Amino acid sequence: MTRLSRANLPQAHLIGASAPQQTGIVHFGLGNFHRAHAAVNTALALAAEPGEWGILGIANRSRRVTTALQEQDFLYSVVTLDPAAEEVGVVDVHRRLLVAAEDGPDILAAAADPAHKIITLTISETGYHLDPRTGLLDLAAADVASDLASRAPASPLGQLAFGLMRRHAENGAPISVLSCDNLLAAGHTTRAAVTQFAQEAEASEDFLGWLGDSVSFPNAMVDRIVPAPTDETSATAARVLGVEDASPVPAEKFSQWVIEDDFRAGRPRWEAAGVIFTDEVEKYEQVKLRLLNGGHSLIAYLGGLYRRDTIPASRQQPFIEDCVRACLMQEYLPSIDQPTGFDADAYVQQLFARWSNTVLGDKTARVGSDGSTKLVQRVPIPAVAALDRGRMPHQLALTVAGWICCVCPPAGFDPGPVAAAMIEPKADALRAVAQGATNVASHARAIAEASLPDDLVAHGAFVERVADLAQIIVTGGVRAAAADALAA
Ligand code: CS2
Repeated sequence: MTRLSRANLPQAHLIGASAPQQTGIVHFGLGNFHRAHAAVNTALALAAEPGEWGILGIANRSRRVTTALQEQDFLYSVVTLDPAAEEVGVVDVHRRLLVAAEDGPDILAAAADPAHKIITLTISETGYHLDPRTGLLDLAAADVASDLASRAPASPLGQLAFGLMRRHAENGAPISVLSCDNLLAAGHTTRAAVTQFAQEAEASEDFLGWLGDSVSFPNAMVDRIVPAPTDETSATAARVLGVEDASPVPAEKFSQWVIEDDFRAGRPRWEAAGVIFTDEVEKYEQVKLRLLNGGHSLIAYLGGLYRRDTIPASRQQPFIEDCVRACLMQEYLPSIDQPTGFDADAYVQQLFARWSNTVLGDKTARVGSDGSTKLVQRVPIPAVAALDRGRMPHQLALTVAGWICCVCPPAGFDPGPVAAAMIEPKADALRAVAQGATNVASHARAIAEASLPDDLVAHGAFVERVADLAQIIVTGGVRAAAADALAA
């Protein structure tokens, strides 16, 4: 079958408009989420208002996606998988592609180029290298240490910090850095990480002043469930488009982006794509990070231990649904400062519908991966809030216990194949902290204490509840632990 290219671009399937040659946006993290979210919104915005908003995309490590896209003139399809309808649209907004691990000099030059007005990031929670216990930059993280030592950064965060330093030195043109990751106070958090990185790199006071005045870091909440592509994604794209796409992205229909309108050098007319600009972004972040992402984590760890391969298959287990509902309504919701007009019942109902999407087939292992960095964005603040009110958040403790049993199981416990497929970048470090443990409870305690922020660990009763639930998972199974958490 012919390969997708500009010569055979199926115009009827184009999403929004094609970008111009000029790139106004530099994007770090060319993963599936960016390609189905910010890229789509930018194409739609360009259809409403043309502008120089082509995207220079940077993949983290591998040339797999960049090569596939270059071979098809930067085009790719988004396969929207909704139980009611299937749609395939082609995105045409990327104009140049680089790889962080290999193209450092070009990336620093791109960050400094005054034609670039926005730097967007989807580098995942792990890409910010935040210490889960303090929230500060983890100077011991290998990428951070080596970027600082070499001053030739090969990781996105280092390239962002050094790139801004170069911009300041060369022209000082204002710019905005927009984090599109699932972080608490994403803009503030990114600013703090970049500032700390620059200070560690001995940036001048002059630079730090410029960073404060001329670089904005708008807060933002992003939402669209985007699983990993499968052979079926490619087959669907080929069937609908009549050409072969080597790098399609599957996604649910739902998409939301809420941004603080604080841009120093202009922005695409994203509101034309349905993006919400508001001063209440942090409230939307809380809603999304706790209800969707927090609920997702609990589904993934219970579902993983119950050997359910997909999110819909996990969520359909009545005991899992009961735990998740209790977690959302009794433990997450009371901690949320809700946006004006927010309808919590409708939101939760919609979440369960999104999690039930069997045609999307989102994998349990995808959501369960990277738990060490994801959970700290989701669990601690609501847990501490409940504990401070004198209430034990049993489902939040179960989330942590489930994570430990999936990704760093106690000796002699086999969590099964779904849990084994979860990727945990800190697995070695977790095993090391639990090395001296003599039983399940001390194993779980050691990991919880090393992985959660100090203010939560200070609530010893929470850590004990995590240890206790891990013990029940190991001896009685995940259903027994769920029953215990629900009965408490
Ligand atoms: C998921 C998210 O990976 C996870 O833990 O909760 O990737 C989720 O699918 C997205 O944030 C949806 O917007």
